[in-house]
Amino acid sequence: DAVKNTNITIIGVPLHYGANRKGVDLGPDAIRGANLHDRLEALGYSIEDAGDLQVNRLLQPAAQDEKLKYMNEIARVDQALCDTVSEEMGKGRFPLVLGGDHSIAIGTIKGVLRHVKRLGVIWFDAHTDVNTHETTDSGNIHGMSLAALLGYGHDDLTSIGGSGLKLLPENIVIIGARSIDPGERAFLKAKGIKVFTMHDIDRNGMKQVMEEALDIVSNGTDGVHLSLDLDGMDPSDAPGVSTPVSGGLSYRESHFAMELLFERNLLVSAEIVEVNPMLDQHNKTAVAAVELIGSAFGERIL
Ligand code: HAR
Ligand code: MN
Ligand code: MN
Ligand code: MN
Repeated sequence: DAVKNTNITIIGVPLHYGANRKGVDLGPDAIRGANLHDRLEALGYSIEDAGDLQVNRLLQPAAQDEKLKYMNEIARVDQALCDTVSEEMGKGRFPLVLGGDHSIAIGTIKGVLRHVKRLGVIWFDAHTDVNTHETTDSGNIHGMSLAALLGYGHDDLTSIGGSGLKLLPENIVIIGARSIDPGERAFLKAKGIKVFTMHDIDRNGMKQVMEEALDIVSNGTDGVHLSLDLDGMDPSDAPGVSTPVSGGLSYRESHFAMELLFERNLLVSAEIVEVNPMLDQHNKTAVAAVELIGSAFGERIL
């Protein structure tokens, strides 16, 4: 048993504009510094690091749309990320993207969709990221990425990667949610997206939740993407995130979820987002991220 593809390309995206908070842009180096490369190599994978995509330093954020903050630069970076991910997959490699805030999921997943038309997605997150510019309070695009991938929101976000690339609501599961805005709640219900909230995990346990989740994302799809937002974990285990929410997944629950994911041999791509070293304690959150990726790629206790 292994993740199908043993050739992994690491792609860093030092972007913080989607969170509108400095620090998340340091995520890629913090994650690399937590030994990602060696840890995956020790599991038998062959690793290439493509380095970081270029993100422009915007010194004057004044002229921004308050409901779509920094959209132009985010869309530009996401388009570049889409092209890079798609190119790596074209070479038969597994893209492992290091964020950066969660707005990078638009670029990652659009690139994967060029190769895997029917894609399942595991969205591990305290939030559900299905706002649009019409429902958002914050105007922060990291809270809109999943909606954009479903085809909802501003054209400059939904059109990234070319038209016709979309996720289907029935192929997505969200795990760990505990902070959902009113407009998001209505959207999730209307589209029938399966959300495993913290309440569901408390009630049924991670084993049952993951079995159900993996059945959903593998049903009628040709591969599964893991979008790992570290704020899904409890802030006691992952304090270095831009938008912490209490009552999250424990260290073991998170690992167990990744172990069960590995056993099903479904992954074609993955990303780690929202690690913010400026808010972290001794790189704990980046270390947790690398450990979770280790479990998702086959690391075992014994
Ligand atoms: N729902 C809130 C908003 O749209 C908070 C979103 C926070 N998002 C992330 N990614 N950190 O999950 O502003
Ligand atoms: Mn090496
Ligand atoms: Mn998120
Ligand atoms: Mn989140």
